[in-house]
Amino acid sequence: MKKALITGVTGQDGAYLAQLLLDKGYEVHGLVRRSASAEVVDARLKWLGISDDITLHDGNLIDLPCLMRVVREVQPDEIYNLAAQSFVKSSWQQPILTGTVTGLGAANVLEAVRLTAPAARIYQASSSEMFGLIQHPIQSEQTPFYPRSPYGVAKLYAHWMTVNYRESFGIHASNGILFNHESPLRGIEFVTRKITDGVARIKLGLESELALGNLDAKRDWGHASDYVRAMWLMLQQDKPGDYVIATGRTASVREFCQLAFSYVGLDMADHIVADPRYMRPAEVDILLGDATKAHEKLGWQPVATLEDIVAEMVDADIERLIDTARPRHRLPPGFRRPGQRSEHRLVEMAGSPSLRYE
Ligand code: NDP
Ligand code: GDR
Repeated sequence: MKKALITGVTGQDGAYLAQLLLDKGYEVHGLVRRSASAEVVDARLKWLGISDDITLHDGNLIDLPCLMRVVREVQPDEIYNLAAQSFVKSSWQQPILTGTVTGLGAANVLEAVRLTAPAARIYQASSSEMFGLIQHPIQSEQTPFYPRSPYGVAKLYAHWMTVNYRESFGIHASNGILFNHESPLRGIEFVTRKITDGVARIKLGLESELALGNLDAKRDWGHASDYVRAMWLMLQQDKPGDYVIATGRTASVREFCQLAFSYVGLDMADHIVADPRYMRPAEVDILLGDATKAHEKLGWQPVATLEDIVAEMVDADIERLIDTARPRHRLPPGFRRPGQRSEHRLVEMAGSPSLRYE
């Protein structure tokens, strides 16, 4: 039985990847940082119903001896380094923390592997944010990087360290340059989930407005479950390499809003308000990826369309809110509950209305 170690297992991608690997018969281990709210830290894993199937190890990406201990104990065949301070906007407020975790943390993982399990294969979660101020209208593995945030700079360091460990020590280390990918498990601070949660609240009469920043920014949005499949495929190749993973379609935040509001029969113009707090010191205006290499070498193709993603996320947010609000709020007339998910999942993943990131 193959063994995998996932850092960032409690995040969006970590949860979907753990599910994929369990389905493939892997023994799955995850690194979890200590939290004062231990009862909710595995909420995404519980939502997928896999929390009890994963062995969790106490640890932190910035603690090299701890990483060495975990890697030595587990002796994984594959390591997926997904842990990061991943919220771009926060990276201006916490640039040193972001560099330490997102940048140096990846170097710690590479060192831990080199010193304790050099035959293990490593996946590094690189990002389209490294393209930043784009140097070519469609970004591929050949496009030069130009990061626009402390997060993008930190990811670039991690990316090149991964290439360097591959070339210096012969480690099977691959970078997945993933474009934005979303799902019902996306953190509430990211724009897609903020929109689908906002649409759900407005539809249910809990709120009337949704405050957003730059509606003109364009992203190449895919589904997390499609993208974790690409991660796994990279580590099944005889030779390590770097791959762009993207859908090849770009859409603006405004278009995402239009899709989400119209999905529940609302007009976004009646509800969106511009709020400068959500603007960024430097913006990535547009991203559009060319995943030809992944199509040809990995046989990877995305399945979900943007419309599928919007529908799934809005449905899931409405369902969560209905469940948590049931004792206090009546459903609007004629409203039909989407159904499908089990009761206990909903409460655990319901976002708190008071939790708002700028
Ligand atoms: P999330 O923000 O959902 O998850 C991040 C994970 O990292 C969480 O499990 C978090 O733990 C963990 N983490 C943060 N700091 C530390 C630390 N110091 N030590 C150990 N663990 C830590 O991110 P996603 O799942 O969306 O993304 C996964 C990876 O892919 C990230 O590296 C991200 O930067 C990258 N990426 C994401 C893209 C996307 O569109 N989603 C696109 C391209 C790259 P906790 O639960 O305790 O907070
Ligand atoms: P991004 O995702 O920065 O691309 O990074 P995010 O969803 O935060 O922003 C996307 C775009 O939407 C604009 N925007 C807003 N963003 C947020 N969060 N909140 C708002 O209110 C808002 N209004 C407009 C932003 O300005 C931006 O242009 C994500 C993360 O997952 C990274 O970890 C990952 O590496 C990249 O995707 C690829």
